[in-house]
Amino acid sequence: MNAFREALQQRVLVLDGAMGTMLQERGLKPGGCPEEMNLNAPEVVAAVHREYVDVGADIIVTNTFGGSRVKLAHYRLEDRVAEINASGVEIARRAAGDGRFVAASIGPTGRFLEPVGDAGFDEMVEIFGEQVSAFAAAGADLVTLETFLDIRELRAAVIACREFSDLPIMALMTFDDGGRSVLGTPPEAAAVTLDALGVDVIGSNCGLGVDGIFAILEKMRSVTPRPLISQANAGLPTLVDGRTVFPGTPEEMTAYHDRMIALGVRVIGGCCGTTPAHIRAIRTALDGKPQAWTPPSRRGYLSSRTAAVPLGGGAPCAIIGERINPTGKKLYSQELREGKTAYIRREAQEQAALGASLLDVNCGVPGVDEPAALERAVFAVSGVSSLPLVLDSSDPAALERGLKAADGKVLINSVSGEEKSLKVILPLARKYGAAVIGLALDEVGIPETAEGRLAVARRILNAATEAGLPAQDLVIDCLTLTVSAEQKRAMETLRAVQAVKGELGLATVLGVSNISFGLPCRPVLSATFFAMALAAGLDAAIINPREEKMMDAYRAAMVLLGHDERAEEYISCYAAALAPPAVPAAETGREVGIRERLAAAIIEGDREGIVPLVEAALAEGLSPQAVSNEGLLPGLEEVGRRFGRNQVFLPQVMLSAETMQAAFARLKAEMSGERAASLGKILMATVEGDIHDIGKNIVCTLLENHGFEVFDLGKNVPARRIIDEARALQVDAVGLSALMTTTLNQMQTTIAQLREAGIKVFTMVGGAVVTQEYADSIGADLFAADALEAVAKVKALLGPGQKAKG
Ligand code: B12
Repeated sequence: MNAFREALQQRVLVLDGAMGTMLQERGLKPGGCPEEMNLNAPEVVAAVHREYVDVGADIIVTNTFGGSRVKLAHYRLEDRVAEINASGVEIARRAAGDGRFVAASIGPTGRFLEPVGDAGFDEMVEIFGEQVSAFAAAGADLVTLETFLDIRELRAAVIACREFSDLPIMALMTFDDGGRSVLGTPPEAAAVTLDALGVDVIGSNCGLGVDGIFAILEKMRSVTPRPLISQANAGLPTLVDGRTVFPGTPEEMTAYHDRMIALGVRVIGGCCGTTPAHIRAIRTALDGKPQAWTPPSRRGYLSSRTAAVPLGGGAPCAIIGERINPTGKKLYSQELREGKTAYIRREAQEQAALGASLLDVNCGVPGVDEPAALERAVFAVSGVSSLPLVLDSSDPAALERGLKAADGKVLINSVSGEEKSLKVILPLARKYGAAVIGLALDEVGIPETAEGRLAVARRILNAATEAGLPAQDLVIDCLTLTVSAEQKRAMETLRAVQAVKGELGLATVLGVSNISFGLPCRPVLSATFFAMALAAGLDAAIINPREEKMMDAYRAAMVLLGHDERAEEYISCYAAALAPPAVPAAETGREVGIRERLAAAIIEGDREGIVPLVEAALAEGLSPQAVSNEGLLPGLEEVGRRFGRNQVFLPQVMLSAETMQAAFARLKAEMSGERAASLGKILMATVEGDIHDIGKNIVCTLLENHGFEVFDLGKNVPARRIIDEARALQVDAVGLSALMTTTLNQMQTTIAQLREAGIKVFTMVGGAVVTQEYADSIGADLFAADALEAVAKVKALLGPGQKAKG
């Protein structure tokens, strides 16, 4: 194995610090070309390298960041690319000595790619290729692509590294404090794209301090198992007396080391403002720390410039919008012939709005230059939508043009089990970092049985593995055949979906609507088949998101399969319009008081926001009781009213209930200081069959805070258990809560059984449906309508000066 790749597995490598600022301090004139110093002041460059070697860096980065033809042209040095880059490697190699790695640096060209700028993709690959060829010839150990802002330019740079060398690659992007690159790419999308291109190390440099870079790397880790690299600035720059100063101390650079090692950061270095002192601190802090790391398992993703979308591996089924396809669409066919993109752009936006998560793009019309059309379509869709693309063509030349034009990791539609298809398409997917749909058919045709299709899928998998594609990047199309032609075929397709998933562990896709061809009322049949396929585990479906029945089936299935948590999507689609806003007053521009905000937070189920809000209310001087009675409880009552009117639904009520519990946990902490000596022992429970416990919990808290010893048995508690515990704990009183007419009778049962067992305790009852009359009718000693009344009444019975029941 390559020595650098092996070292990555064994330990965390220390990379060096800033170069540019060091050269400026050593004579580089403002406006001068740093890379030219490789030729006319090599000893100065070498001295900087040696300083980093002396403090323990494992990786020395060459002085070639701006060594591209484009950058060197600013200094009229464009003819000396090979020389400048080769000498950069040689200087670093000599300074590094044995046992250290020389990473040859490449930075962005500063030019923009088409369609935004005028640089072509192939041209960009060639520009970077010149540098890479020089690095390889001069004996670099790896290439590091740093400070990239445009993911597409970085794609070109990675492809150049692979085409012109077999050196390991580190690929780093720069993000701002909003968590995106200047051109809008979030860390997850960058990591998915770079991972698919097969780079060795992914990460971030510049732009942020160590805390910011760590947050970026955490996001990258959520989508890639690759080793990560951190190259933070020494804090965020400030201007002092007109000079840029990086305030981060050497020690601050090491603050995240433990978390970074756990995250799988395998290379740690520094960017702007870091000096040998910072690198020494990093080295010292790392030495002696355990550095073993096992990469997490890989999951399937696709990406665009601005988003990453999971595919397969248990993620919700991805909807692939099928409408950008000229089959049967006159208008689109016409536009393709005229080189226009209005239809494409409109359909991309509409399908995204209707719930598509990926967009299929097909430009195959007779008489149209398909490669040029697909490139145009990719640019058009990428300009208006953040959805990753599915490039749909049987022409490899068109696919390659589309792959070059794409910003992220696309899905190729498709390869088949035929030898000639596998030979052409899989290398394209590998080269351009794409996933691929594998059609379960081969030279002989579509196998009739699920077993036959599974066998083809297995062959495609083997070929993909050989071509270097991870299994997660292969999605098998088990092929939907029309049920009107042969009825058995529908179930055979579904069996194939299950077999491909179960036996090969691969993701699956179907073009769903084909099932109903030739029958009336097609949407009903298609939607039903879709729901069945989703239950069989389908991972992606090529459908028309405008087809309402299909989307209805999808949304319902997402709830039933547990992908739509709390049915939020479902509710927001079918019922959101019914619910009034949580704080109607907010819209009128009137200032909203803290009580209303508390109520609104409960209505909205704002679990994250409620505790700070409770604290704000307490800070405003509200007592814990006022927070509860004047803020939280009115909110929950409103939830109940909306629930009763079918304006909100059970998942939302549960969220409100959890928010209430979080608020109360905070209030409980507030009140605990008021605790006094025990006035008596009270057992509390919500009766069997009833899981409402918010009210009961409030009663418990207040009783505790008024000096009673409370034993809370929780909710849904059978009478038998209440009797046993009451006896064992020798309590003075038993309190029962019930919120439903259907569980009221459990109170009667429990009280009767307490009597039968001869346990002499006060009994008290409460809960929204309980009344004084009902309490009297079942022989309860005490009823209270709310917690405060409960405390007052209990105190009157059990408090100081009162004697227990006996
Ligand atoms: C929150 C809530 C839920 C939450 C409960 C979460 C939890 N951890 O408690 C969840 C979402 C889980 C839920 C589920 C259900 N709920 Co519900 N739920 C509510 C809701 C909106 C609020 C209840 C509440 O917490 N109120 C606030 C508290 C503080 O008030 P409280 O409980 O009355 O308590 C005070 C006093 O009564 C008294 N007190 C209470 N206990 C005791 C005990 C003693 C000893 C004393 C002295 C005093 C006392 O002091 C308390 C503090 O001041 C009510 C609607 C409403 N407005 O009541 C519906 C409601 C109670 N739920 C209802 C229903 C139907 C259900 C479900 C069956 C829904 C379903 N279809 O699945 C399930 C029930 C499952 C089950 N087996 O129990 C109905 C009951 C109707 C009926 N038949 O009586 C209601 C009335 C809604 C409605 N309008 O239809 N629900």
